[in-house]
Amino acid sequence: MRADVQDAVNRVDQQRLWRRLTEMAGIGAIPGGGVNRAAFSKEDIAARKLLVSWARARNFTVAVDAIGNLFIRRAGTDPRAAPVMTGSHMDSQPRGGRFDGIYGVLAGLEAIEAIEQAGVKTRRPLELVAWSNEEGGRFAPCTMGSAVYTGARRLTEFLEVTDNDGVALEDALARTLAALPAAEQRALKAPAAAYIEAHIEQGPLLEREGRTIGVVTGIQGLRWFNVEIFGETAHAGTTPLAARKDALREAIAAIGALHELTRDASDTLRFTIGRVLVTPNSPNSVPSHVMFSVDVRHPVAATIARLGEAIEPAVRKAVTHCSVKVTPTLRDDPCAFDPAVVDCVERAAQSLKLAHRRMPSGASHDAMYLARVCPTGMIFVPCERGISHNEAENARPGDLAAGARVLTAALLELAGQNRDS
Ligand code: HGY
Ligand code: MN
Ligand code: MN
Repeated sequence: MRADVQDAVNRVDQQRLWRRLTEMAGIGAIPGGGVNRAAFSKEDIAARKLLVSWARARNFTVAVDAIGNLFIRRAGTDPRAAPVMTGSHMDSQPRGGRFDGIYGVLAGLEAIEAIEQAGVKTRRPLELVAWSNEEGGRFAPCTMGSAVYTGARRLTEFLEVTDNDGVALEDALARTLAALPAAEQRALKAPAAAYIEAHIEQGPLLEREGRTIGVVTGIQGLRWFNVEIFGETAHAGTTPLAARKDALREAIAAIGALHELTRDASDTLRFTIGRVLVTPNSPNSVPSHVMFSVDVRHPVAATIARLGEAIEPAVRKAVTHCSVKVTPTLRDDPCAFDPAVVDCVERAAQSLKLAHRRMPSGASHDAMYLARVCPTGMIFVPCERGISHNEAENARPGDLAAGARVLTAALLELAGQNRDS
């Protein structure tokens, strides 16, 4: 490894990274050691302000785009060159962990800061991005910020999406943008030369095999839907069952049919109904409306495509006394990362003598969308027993720092040191 790259890698500070992760974990902290930091919430705003304060302390510049993606830039020698990007997300699940997303943001800051401290000049600018609303827990669907940034989705599609309290995304986003310290405006679809995201694995493989680094090869495909069942509310005591249009009873039948549809002896397919909203939600009124979410995933393109097409027919067949509306909200085919970036990550892990392996990602990430517009890759580090989207999510400081060191070396290779290009 070149001396200047080694110098930057050596300046990755495990204590500084752990200290920042701990400080961020205090924003939206919940019992059990987790966080609840919903997109565009006051906790999200607080996390954005804290990140910007660390960036400004290093004289990095700060920009924001129309959906609130936050760009922190370290200048390169060629200001016109498209940046090499890294990043992840700061929003969390309602009962999220202290590492999902935020680790990739802070590992990216750590890498860029170590490069700055080493004084390594790069031709391309380096940019850290905190993507808006990756989780989709408050405003569905997930990976909204990166989807809009890359042009895969239009911001106008999402402005009227509401959370469980009826707050529109447009209003929450406006408050978030207004609260941000003065940041320059960044156009959507701004060019990127490459993107690498560091993330906890959110699975048990690395820990089970005693490896420190996952060289991620791609992400499985996924489809999200909102299914609505429309019935009639009625008196629980006087209305005969035969005369009811019971939206919840029919939703349960539809959910049973979907579980049949997604039965998989190999346990490769992933099927989740995570949200069910019932109206009027009263013990003695027959439910008149149910909305439930569908999240289905599979690594094989033809399989996830077939499943995506089968959801609505299966629901309609199961529902007999109510009307149905099925709204697709996310359609992501499996993505394979750029071989050159995968190789670059693998070389960095090898040169740092870290036990590593190539592996796919079961979880989706913003890298899913960046892969459509620039050479993209990911770096995984182990998390305890593979637990994630749970307060008990945990990771070891040494593994987190190792991931940041691999990221530092890989970014420098992709950004091109001055002498190389
Ligand atoms: O749902 C996912 O895979 C990601 O954690 N948002
Ligand atoms: Mn994540
Ligand atoms: Mn997540």
